[in-house]
Amino acid sequence: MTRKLKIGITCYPTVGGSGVIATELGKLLAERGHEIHFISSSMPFRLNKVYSNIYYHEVQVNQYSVFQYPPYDIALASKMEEIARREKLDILHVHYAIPHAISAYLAKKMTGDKLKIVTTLHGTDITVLGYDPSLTNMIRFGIEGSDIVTAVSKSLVEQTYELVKPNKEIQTVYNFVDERVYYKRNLDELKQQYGILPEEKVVIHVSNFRKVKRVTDVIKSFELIHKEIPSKLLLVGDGPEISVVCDLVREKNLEGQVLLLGKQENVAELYSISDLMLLLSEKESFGLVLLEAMACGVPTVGTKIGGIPEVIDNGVTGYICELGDINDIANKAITILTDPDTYQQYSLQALKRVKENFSSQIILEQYEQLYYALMSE
Ligand code: GMT
Repeated sequence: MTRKLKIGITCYPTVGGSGVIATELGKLLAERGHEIHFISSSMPFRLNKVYSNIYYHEVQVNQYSVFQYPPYDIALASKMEEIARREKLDILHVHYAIPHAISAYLAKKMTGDKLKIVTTLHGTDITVLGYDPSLTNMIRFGIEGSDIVTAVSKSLVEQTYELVKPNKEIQTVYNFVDERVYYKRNLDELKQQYGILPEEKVVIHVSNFRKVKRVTDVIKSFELIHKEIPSKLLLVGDGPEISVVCDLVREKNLEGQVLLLGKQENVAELYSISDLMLLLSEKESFGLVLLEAMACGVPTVGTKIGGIPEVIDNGVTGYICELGDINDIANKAITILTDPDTYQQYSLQALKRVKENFSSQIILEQYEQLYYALMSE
């Protein structure tokens, strides 16, 4: 029997997709019998039940008045070293190069080099920070100091080589969904409660409303869709662009048709009442929300950006459009939404694609193989 591993996981616990993937991976690994130690600044938000082999270690930063900035990265490295030594960890799996891979590297040096580091790149650390020349060398150092580096799409691997130029192999391990959470439910009653009429189609967008998500393009596309098809738009999430989005909804007289739902926990229920997802970002290394929607049988339209074309099979599970091409986006959405037989095909293909390429078991096994390869070095 293969030895079960002791794995430390560090992520930004409350930040979108990367926090979700890190936490879900930890839970799946625990279910496989591995011992998991989350080391982060607060409790990962998806860690919502007790597991006998999952532990949480909080990183506390002292706020001495002599420090102008609290030294989080050092406090994290210290905690990693303490847990690695005390619990005899085999691996630290960190999500994000900055600062997590750097802190892990310090912890590894402190524990005597036996500890292995796996770093997963999720995007923002490369696509945003990689452009900041003052940090590029540090990101490269974090990548090269890791034993194994993965990225969540081929596009992110390419971008990392282009922007950061590390001398290190980076492997693609795609994101996944937990099929026990993301599946279609029959929720006609919920639809009624939202005042959605039976003949209306439901378009959904889920994000953190950062500028890169181009939520205003979602509104503009929906305006054209709505002219052709009775429909409602669900906007799920919150963030810096929310007031700009609200102003545009008002300006376009779409207040009755656009439902601003704010942050929501049970998005699978909202996908279950949706017919189409729009993700029109200008930066997106993967687009986890696309996968979540597809797992609930929802076809998707996304932009030809980053990892989105690796998730959507163009013309099969949805469509890929040029960034900002509102007319094409709306036309593609209308194509999907008008004919019920065609719609059924997109929906079935979306489910099939998730099952065959992004199922939790497939991706879990890929990570496990990487871990065991490290252990046998
Ligand atoms: O998209 C965000 O703003 C959040 C960010 C994060 O750190 O969670 O998302 C990144 O990681 C997700 C999980 O791998 C990917 O699905 C998102 O595409 C990626 N975001 C960007 O690249 C902008």
